[in-house]
Amino acid sequence: MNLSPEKITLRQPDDWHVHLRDGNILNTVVVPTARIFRRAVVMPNLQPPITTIQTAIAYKERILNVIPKELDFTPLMTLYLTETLSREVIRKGFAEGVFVAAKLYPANSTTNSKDGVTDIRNIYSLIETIEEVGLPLLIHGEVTNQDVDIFDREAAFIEQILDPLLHRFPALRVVLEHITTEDSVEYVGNSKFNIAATITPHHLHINRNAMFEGGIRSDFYCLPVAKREYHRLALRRAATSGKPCFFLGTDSAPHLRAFKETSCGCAGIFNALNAIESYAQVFEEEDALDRLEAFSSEFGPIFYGLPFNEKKITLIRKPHRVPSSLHLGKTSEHIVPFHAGEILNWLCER
Ligand code: OTD
Ligand code: ZN
Ligand code: ZN
Repeated sequence: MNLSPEKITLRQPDDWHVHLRDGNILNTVVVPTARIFRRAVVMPNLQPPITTIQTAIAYKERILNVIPKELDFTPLMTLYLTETLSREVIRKGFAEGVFVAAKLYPANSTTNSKDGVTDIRNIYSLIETIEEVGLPLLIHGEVTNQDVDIFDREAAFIEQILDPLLHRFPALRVVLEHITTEDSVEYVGNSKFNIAATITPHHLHINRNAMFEGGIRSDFYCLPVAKREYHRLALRRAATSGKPCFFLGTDSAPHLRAFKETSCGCAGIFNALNAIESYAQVFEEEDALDRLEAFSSEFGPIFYGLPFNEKKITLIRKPHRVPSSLHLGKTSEHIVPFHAGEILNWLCER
């Protein structure tokens, strides 16, 4: 890594958690990711979800088909765990190198998670196989019990589900995705188990006030929902700590504006347009730019057991205004990016 007041050169990063969607929006949302990141762990929450080897391979091809020729980009596919899945799909999908990880969605915890897991005990046999073959288990860590306050669901998950799970399957390799609380920072940071966590740009920038500033602001609604300020500060300390258990995962989750701004708006923030710039801003504000490369480009590959990327990317200090929207082709359909209309200080050469 090379650092000067005007320029940062770092090993090309990977995005360890992203939603690339499908169909008519795939093309628009995947290119910004592929311009910066060498690899990305692609979430399987399509409709219907990716639950077979064949559908994962076909989805990967659809992604690769829309990547411009000059870009080197590898989608890393994931398997959506359901209660009716066979252990065979895990064994075979792992042996054939189709899946880089399995994804656990508690049923109804987030977008397109209704086919997820209603009770963790129903997939113990699958988890046994996941542990046995050494596939990382990626977890959306929230309980779904509506009696639990939405701001407490991540902390409740650790206590009620995650900690008992790790004690039962101590060799599991787990990524607690998109952590949002001090509780998760402490749990993951101090764990004796093989557990890491991804941290998104948006949870480093906003707290829950962002959703209610001057009115209801659906652009800042995502799951897990942003929490209180002290949680955000804990996430900033974790991301910039230099601890290998915390690494980059954008959770960029685009929805058309029309689906966000409605009586029952979708959860998700599209940050792929400026994710690396957004992280760089945080690391600079925390006086930790020297730790950006490890977070963005090294701790992820180390956890996944994959090689570091060879290429470098360069960020230059060039304050610029983020566009207010990204249109789908020439249509009026659009997606509002994270930081819309704001100034970001660093710009990555693309
Ligand atoms: N959170 N939206 C989505 C996924 C994530 O839980 C997540 O990973 C989505 O739209 O797919 C969101 O708010
Ligand atoms: Zn999630
Ligand atoms: Zn996600």
